[in-house]
Amino acid sequence: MTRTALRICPLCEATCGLTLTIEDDKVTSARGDRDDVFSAGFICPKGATFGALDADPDRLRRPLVRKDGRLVETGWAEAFAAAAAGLGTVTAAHGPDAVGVVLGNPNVHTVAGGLYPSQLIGALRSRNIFSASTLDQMPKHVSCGYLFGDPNAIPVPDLDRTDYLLILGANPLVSNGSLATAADFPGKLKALRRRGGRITVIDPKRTRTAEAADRHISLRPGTDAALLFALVQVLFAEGLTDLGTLADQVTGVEEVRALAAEFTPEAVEGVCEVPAGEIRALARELAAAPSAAVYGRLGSTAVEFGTLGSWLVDVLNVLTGNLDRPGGAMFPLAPTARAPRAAAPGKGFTVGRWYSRVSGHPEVKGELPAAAFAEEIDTPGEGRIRAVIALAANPVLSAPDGHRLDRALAGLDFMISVDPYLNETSRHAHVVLPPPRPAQSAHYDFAFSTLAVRNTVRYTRAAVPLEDGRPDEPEIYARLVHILSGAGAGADPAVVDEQAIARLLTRATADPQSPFHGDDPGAAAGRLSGRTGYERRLDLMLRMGPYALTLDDVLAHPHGIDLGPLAPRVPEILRTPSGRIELAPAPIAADVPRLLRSLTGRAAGPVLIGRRHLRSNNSWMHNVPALAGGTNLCTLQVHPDDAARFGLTDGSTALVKGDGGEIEAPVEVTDAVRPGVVSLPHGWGHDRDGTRLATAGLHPGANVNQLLDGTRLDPLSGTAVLNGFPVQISAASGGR
Ligand SMILES: Nc1nc2c(c(=O)[nH]1)N[C@H]1C(S)=C(S)[C@@H](COP(=O)(O)OP(=O)(O)OC[C@H]3O[C@@H](n4cnc5c(=O)[nH]c(N)nc54)[C@H](O)[C@@H]3O)O[C@H]1N2
Ligand SMILES: Nc1nc2c(c(=O)[nH]1)N[C@H]1C(S)=C(S)[C@@H](COP(=O)(O)OP(=O)(O)OC[C@H]3O[C@@H](n4cnc5c(=O)[nH]c(N)nc54)[C@H](O)[C@@H]3O)O[C@H]1N2
Ligand code: SF4
Ligand SMILES: [Mo]
Repeated sequence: MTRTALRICPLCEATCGLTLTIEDDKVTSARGDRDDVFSAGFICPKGATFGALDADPDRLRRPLVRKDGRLVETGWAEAFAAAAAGLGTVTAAHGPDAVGVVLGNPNVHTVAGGLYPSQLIGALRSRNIFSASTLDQMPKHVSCGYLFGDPNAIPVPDLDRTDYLLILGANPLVSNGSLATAADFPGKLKALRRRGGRITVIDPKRTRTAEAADRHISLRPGTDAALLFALVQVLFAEGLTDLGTLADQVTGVEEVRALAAEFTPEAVEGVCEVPAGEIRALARELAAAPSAAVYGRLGSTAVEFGTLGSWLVDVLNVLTGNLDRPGGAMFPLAPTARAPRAAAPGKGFTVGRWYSRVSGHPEVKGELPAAAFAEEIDTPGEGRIRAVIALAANPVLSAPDGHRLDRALAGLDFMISVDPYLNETSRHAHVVLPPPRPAQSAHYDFAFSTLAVRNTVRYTRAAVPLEDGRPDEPEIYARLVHILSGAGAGADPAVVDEQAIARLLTRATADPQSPFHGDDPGAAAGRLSGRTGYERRLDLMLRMGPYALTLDDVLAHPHGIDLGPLAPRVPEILRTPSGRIELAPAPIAADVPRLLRSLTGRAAGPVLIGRRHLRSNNSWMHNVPALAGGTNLCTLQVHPDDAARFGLTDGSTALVKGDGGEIEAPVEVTDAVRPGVVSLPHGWGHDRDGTRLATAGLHPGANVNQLLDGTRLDPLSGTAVLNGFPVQISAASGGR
């Protein structure tokens, strides 16, 4: 029987609504849902291959448990019992800090990842928590934490209304947008220019996004913070600052003026390799635009001065009066966010409640740097990590020094992976718990609703029912919560949801500003609807949220409900101790001298940057034949001048050396990268034994992160420097 079902795409941050065609239980096609209130029919090649990804024959269908050194398929009860026994042994002997948790990117794309990790970490009480955030956007959390008092208050460019978009280190025509959830980013950029707006892209590579812009400024990687500071300096020097309606809401403007004073365009042009005149012109253009948004992504965060750069992005938005106004950089209001209430001072943001054992890195948002994960496992001594719970994470490929991490994981006493694949990381697990395929999973965007360029609400139930006795991913996570809290593998997973509901309602019923004030928590819980625990939680969060929606409202609108364009939220959103935007936070000011020093002490030699491919996603989509091949290859892109200098030709093999090791990669000569810069994508290196990735193994590629040893970090956020690190390049001796 053929039928259709709606499913929000979980494969990138654009969150497109898909219409799946399903024959029996098989997804035979995926199209963009034209009626979707957010994506209006947009789809990309990854979404279009949803069916192939869903049906990947290498996807694990049953749990695996290690027996006599080998991973064998078992039943679910046995797998959970093995998980409980293994974790119990380690925590009984060494305490909770001996268990490390690593959370990967798909947690922001799943219901399970949206709801259970905080309960899981709360039950475990380990300080050794790691995630992909410190390979990605942590600098933005830190800068927003200091500026606005809430690390999750991240402004997004108001794409549909802005007159001027300044993009740094983002390639949304390929990534489809990040920290700015917008389905059909390419279409929105086209529309921007069609209505007379302008786009400037700052990127060391002439990317597809740069090609679609009015202006491309190619800079030396890692120097964005210096360039942005120069823009700030020009605004002050030329009297171009105008905070508009924010004027009374901001502290620290004069301190920022003083911090910027030395960063004149002339002072930074050498290190940025951008002429001073071009920097000055850009500052004037930004100030003159009727509305403008400055937007930075991975090329501005996973870099040496990631937090400074992320801060300066919003300093510019503030100084030009563009923060929190239509057409500028605005704060989304998610349907499950706390309903707005009267503005009041907050606790503010701090880091360093604890420090990592080996290198003494401060905790940031409850996490330690992913770059320090390996050393926390393999460095002997009290407090060493002896067991790991990997939730949707493949750090062997995504974090610095994969070989070291690979060896470290192999030496663990115990490891659990919740992962659909037996890959470079999960191959080390003693228990692998695979979530069901995406067609069998419900979808709600807890994370991306807080980053969307338009407020909407959408929820899709599983398109294909689960087999009897097969847990969904929320149940897998909930059972892990029970195991860690001591309730045991067999405890009713629904209790985990009811505990979360009770906790929320106890607080809400006592809160005079809550719609549940004065209610009885038990009675209120009894009124919630939903077929499952996570649906009941969603129902409660929607009811408590700013739009006072219910799950039933959302279910009645299968293509979603449009909640309108973004609206101003200052000062209500602020949680700083002053109750204002604190433009010159002391920890950030303290890092400025390091940036100043970088203007003079620059090392010569090539640096490496990353790149993404439209038909790929980090490390885990190379196993779908329809997405593999073509231009989706792990090549080292080299400028023709550099190729000549290093003795490389198109198709030859280069040897690349970095702090953490060396790799070989085929050369692609292209003038899209600037001289002195080479580009290699991440997520490759599928050549390790014991994985089950037949297609990916045919074109394994090289793991770029082998070039890193984990010591290059943005100090304020603990984020690894993945863009703009020094490498040595030569022709590989084999001369292939
Ligand atoms: N050099 C370099 N390194 C980088 C980057 C870079 O640009 N350059 N980018 C960094 C960034 S931005 C990120 S976010 C990280 C990503 O780092 P990771 O999150 O570690 O890497 P992913 O490849 O996204 O791996 C996700 C894992 O989740 C599994 N998975 C997929 N779907 C699901 C699901 O629904 N449930 C569960 N439980 N598991 C699932 C996959 O099989 C895979 O094992 O990589 C970082 N590493
Ligand atoms: N197709 C596809 N989509 C994806 C992903 C994927 O792997 N494939 N991954 C998803 C994830 S996890 C994330 S975090 C997002 C990332 O989303 P984006 O940040 O938009 O994606 P990237 O391609 O990493 O873009 C980073 C850009 O920064 C540039 N760059 C490098 N160094 C510097 C620098 O020092 N300064 C400046 N100004 N630019 C620099 C690079 O040339 C590149 O164009 O994409 C998401 N979407
Ligand atoms: S753009 Fe992202 S969300 Fe949309 S179909 Fe492609 S992968 Fe899925
Ligand atoms: Mo990411």
